[in-house]
Amino acid sequence: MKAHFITLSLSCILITGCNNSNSHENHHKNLDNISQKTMPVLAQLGNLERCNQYQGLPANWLKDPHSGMVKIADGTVQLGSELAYQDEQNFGQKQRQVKGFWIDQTEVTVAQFQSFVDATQYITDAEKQNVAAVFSPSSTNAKSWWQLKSGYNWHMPNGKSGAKAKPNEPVRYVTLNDAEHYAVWLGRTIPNEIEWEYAAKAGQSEDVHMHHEPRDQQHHPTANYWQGTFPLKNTQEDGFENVAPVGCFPANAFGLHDMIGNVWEWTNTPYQGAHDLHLGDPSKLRQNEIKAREFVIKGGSFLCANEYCARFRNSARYPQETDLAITHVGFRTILAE
Ligand SMILES: [Ca+2]
Ligand SMILES: [Ca+2]
Repeated sequence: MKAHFITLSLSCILITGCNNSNSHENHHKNLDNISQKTMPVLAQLGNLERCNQYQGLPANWLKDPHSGMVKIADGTVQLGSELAYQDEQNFGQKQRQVKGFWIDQTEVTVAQFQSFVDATQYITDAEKQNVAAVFSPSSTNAKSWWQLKSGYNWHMPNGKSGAKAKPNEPVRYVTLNDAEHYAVWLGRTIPNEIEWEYAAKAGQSEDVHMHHEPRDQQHHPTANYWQGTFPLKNTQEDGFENVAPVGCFPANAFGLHDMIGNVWEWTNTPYQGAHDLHLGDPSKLRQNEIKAREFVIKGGSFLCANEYCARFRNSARYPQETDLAITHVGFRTILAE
């Protein structure tokens, strides 16, 4: 269709010549129309009412390869932070060049993952292994909040007897392997850490302090994270004790929702301690024993609390075992231009 339009427009110019300004205007209008037609229609999200109404499948799902995606132009990102955890420090180039790409407007939803499973009969690692890491704080031991349990997976994130996953929630209890299978099915990939951080920072270059909570000028939370004393008191000031539907909070400057909080998001970058080789003392900033199969997750989750794990920032990162499905990790996909 696009080629057809362009051919027609070019023919028009050749026949009428280039001295007709109306022809020029029409030509540009046609190109604008083509451009608008090829941009995916995105869900209108950003507040509680809209996210609750969202069904979890973007417009033209499985018809348009860019369905639900936002186009990000070429640019640069100031990687990491000098004000936060040590492993966020950047000892390499401050500014990283990033080639443009398309990226999901939201975390991948349960409805999207359901369509993948319906089409492929894919069985996730948590279902095969029948074990996952489940957030289960103990009232008797304040330092114990993870347990390996059976019966928890992407469609049963609350266990066998709990509520089923809602279509508009982010899918979770997925390993990196599961996420990559989903991405490949759509002809997409999982972002690397620099791509993810570029999309999350969305042009912001100033560093934020590690205890800088995502709040607006009225001090209202602008992401789903943990308010209160972790792990036993969750005041739910942001409206959510648990995971939230995608897109309940305002988008960032690139139009992306929940880059901060809700669920951590997989990257395809192996976790190796601080960014890059550096000039400081490696033993202080690199882990002595790096597990072979830990990859970087980004953005924090609904379990990040200020006084315990202040990882509700764009530069925040954490190592995650790639074959372990867990309560608070999901993902989003990207597609090269
Ligand atoms: Ca919350
Ligand atoms: Ca997120």
